[in-house]
Amino acid sequence: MKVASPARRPSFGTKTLTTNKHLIRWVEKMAELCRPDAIHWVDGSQAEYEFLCDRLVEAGTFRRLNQKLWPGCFLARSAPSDVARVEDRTFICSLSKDAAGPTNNWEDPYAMRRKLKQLFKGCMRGRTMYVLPFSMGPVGSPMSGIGVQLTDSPYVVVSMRIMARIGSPVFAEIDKDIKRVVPCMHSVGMPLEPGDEDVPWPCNDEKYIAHFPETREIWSFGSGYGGNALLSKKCFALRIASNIARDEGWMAEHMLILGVQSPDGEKTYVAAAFPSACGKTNFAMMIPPKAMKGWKVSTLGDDIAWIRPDANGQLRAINPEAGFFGVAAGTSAKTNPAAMATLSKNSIFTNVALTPQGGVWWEGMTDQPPAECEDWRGERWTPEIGETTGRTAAHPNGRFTAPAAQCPTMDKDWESPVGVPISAIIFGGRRSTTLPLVYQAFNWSSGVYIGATMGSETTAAATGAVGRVRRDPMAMLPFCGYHMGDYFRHWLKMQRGLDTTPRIFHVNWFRKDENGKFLWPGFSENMRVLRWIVERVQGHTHGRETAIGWVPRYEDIDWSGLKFERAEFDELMKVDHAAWRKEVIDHEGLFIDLHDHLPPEMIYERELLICRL
Ligand code: TSX
Ligand code: MN
Repeated sequence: MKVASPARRPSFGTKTLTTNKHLIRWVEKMAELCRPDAIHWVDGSQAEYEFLCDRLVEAGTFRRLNQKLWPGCFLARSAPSDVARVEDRTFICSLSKDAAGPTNNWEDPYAMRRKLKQLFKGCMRGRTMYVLPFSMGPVGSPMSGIGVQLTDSPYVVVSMRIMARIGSPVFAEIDKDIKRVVPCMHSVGMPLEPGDEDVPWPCNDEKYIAHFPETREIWSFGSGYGGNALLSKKCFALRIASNIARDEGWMAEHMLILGVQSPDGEKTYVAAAFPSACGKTNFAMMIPPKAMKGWKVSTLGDDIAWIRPDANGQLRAINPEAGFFGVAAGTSAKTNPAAMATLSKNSIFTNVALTPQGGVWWEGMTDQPPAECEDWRGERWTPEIGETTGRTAAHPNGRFTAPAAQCPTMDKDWESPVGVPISAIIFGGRRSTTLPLVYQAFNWSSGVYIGATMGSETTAAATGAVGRVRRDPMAMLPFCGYHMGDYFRHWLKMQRGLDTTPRIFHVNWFRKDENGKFLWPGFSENMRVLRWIVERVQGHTHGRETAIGWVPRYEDIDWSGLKFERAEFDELMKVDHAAWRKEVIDHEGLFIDLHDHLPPEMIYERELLICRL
């Protein structure tokens, strides 16, 4: 391999950090394919991180923020075309199309390999290829998984240093040769010819996010953005891991994990799945109302849970990640003070606004917008310009990348190698009608039905008609790496190895009255719902039976410090049989799509629900 020009000679990364022959051979083979100017073995050190951030500032990818206001923070602006996951370019390349199911894009693995070989040929010319080892979960934990990402994006390397455990300790783990390593190939797809000037955010109009479930490989081309490029997250920890989990008898879920501590010190852990735009990160970091003395919530994760039965038949969960890659818009000291504390230092912001003081801003961060700023594209923005052009200062999908260790609500056991016991699973959705604030499934199988049929109303005009219910089973529709019908079967099967199954609940913070006003104050007040849930789990409180499940009575909820009338509660909790009959008909749509793989239990549960209605 040629060494980078003297001016850019890397002071890091020249040493091969592994003795693993397979890994070294694979790196050599991939370098031969991609033709990078240099290979950098990522050690994960602070010095290396700072070196790479300096290079990113020089390249114009990063702006260093005002270090007094935002110590250790940077702002990145992506190309305007590279701002989100590309679902229509995301492929599951299983041997049979049937195995991927109708909810995934499928491509023949041989055809996809041919295509990718072409695309990756010479794609890293003029760039450095980083060899980035990562551990999903604490290094050395029996519940963790290991990958190595080869990437030509230093933005990816520094982002993944926040989002995962990376570098030398992971190479050491690989050298023990205990665990299979998931190879992840990534290129922004913009090679540089000699004399070419680089752009701040290289990417390619042609994008491929390809998963090979049988060989457990990931290939991503053309994008530098989040879920397309940080292959540890959605690609590995969900799409590939869901395949591994199905084969090995565990679960890779799109769930937050939190702990609830009662005033007597009893601790209950719950995992919760919500579709996008339901405030999952806010819920994961919730601060209980002051009036609920002694109740505490602690955070373990805000996005992904790896859950497996232990030797005693108890489900235990880890958060495979080490950071938060959260939507910035709407995050404020009011909606999520813990997130604001977390992102106040050592964080990377992408596609948010830059203030004249060298700080960042996004819609909803403060009541008053700044008088003037640079928007996410770098153009001048004022509230008046925003009003007349309809442009927001931050991109609606602008993100913060922040270390979980900085979150003030982190649970003391968030990095426990054996995870935490999960006593409840919560499904949720954004529904303005029909779904009550909370209800509990009768049993595991009816709970799986609730998860399988959950849905959310669309909020962004870009994603279709606003206010239409989109089914998103277990919030896994874009992330399940195989047939959704088989996924439901796997959920049902999980019950068998368990001594006690977690209790399953559904919540809806977003029900509205006939005037379109939210019936429930949400945010901190959700603690009242969480208290009922954990008390149900611990057998300390009542449930009233309804057609859809058990619900709290007015007197079962802790109302201390909140004025909320019985009549309001009745409206919020109403199970309207006429509306539910329509709801059940809508469930059939998804089931028809999945029919040839749908477990019969789902049909039975639907029949039972119809009978109760
Ligand atoms: O995150 C939210 N949560 C969960 C918090 C732990 N949001 C924000 C939605 C974002 C993506 C919510 N929005 C929640 C909620 O529980 N509830 C609502 C709806 C709502 C919004 C505003 C008010 C009440 C409800 N009230 C006032 O603004 C005064
Ligand atoms: Mn997510």
